[in-house]
Amino acid sequence: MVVQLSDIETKLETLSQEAKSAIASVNTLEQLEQLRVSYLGKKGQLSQILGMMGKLPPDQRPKLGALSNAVKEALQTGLEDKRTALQTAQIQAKLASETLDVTMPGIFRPQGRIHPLNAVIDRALDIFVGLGYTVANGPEMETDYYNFEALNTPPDHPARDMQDTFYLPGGNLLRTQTSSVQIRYMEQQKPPIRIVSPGRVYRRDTVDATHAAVFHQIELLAVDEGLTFTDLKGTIKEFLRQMFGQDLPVRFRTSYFPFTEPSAEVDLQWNGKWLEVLGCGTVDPNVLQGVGLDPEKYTGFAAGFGVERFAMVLYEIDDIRRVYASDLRFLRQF
Ligand code: 2U9
Repeated sequence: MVVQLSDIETKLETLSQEAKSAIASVNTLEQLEQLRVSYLGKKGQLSQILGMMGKLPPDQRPKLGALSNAVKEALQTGLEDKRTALQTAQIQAKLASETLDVTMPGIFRPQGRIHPLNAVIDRALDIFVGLGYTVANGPEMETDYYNFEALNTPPDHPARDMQDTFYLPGGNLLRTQTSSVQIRYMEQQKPPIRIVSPGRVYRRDTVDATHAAVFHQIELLAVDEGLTFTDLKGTIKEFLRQMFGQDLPVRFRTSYFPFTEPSAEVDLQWNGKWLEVLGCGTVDPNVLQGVGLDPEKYTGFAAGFGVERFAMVLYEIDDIRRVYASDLRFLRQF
């Protein structure tokens, strides 16, 4: 078959025109690469046209060679320019999407606060942990044994009238003090013991500005050989010094609790007035004996205080009911 030089020239011209508009219309580097392969690849359209060169008379071949080189170079330049343009556009788009406008107003996220009761608990526990105590927790539903009997408070003891209790069906009760946790701990661990038990306690009190039926206590217990009332006094004074941030006058007044003997109530001079802040004492030997510890070998001291009372004193809260009202106008002050 005879091939005319003019036919091939026309094909090259058409290829060149088509390629130009195809290159102009692609939008991605992937499409551009497909075009390159389709026009300039080994089996591409330009190779196919050049394949016809062999069928031309030899004297016409140089002319076609020159023309096809020109077309090839024009295509290469067109592809290269388009590649640069697409890459530049890609970088510009990336930069635009990643621009950070530092003058934009910030997004307001309301901040939570620590509830005053938790603030008191956290602070007190920090102090006791600093003094070598371990935090111990236990159940809020208790048996009569752990809440009363093991704490030297037998069924006919007047203290059971003093602390009106929420009894549950089935004979259990809601603990009236966290001392039950300390009994459970002593059953499991040998002395030396130094524990502090924070937690919710329940009493059938009439609710008023200073009493709630549910409130929080922190109790501490130390049991070891040779502990004395002086150790208790030192511990309490140091705790109060750290809790109130200053050395305030402290006085110990004789008192009575079924689980401690001797017992004392502790007052603190605060804003010119004596305030009762906690109760304490030497653990009654009967309590130690009840958990299998020899009272001739070991002695212990204990103390307890109400978290709400501390919060009211430290944060000048006038009514305990505010602490539970979930009123944000109140809570935002802390
Ligand atoms: C064991 C033995 C003894 C804990 C103690 C108090 C004194 C005390 C009250 C203060 C105000 C409770 O929140 S309140 O109503 N507590 O006065 N608590 S001694 O004595 C213990 C604890 C555990 C084994």
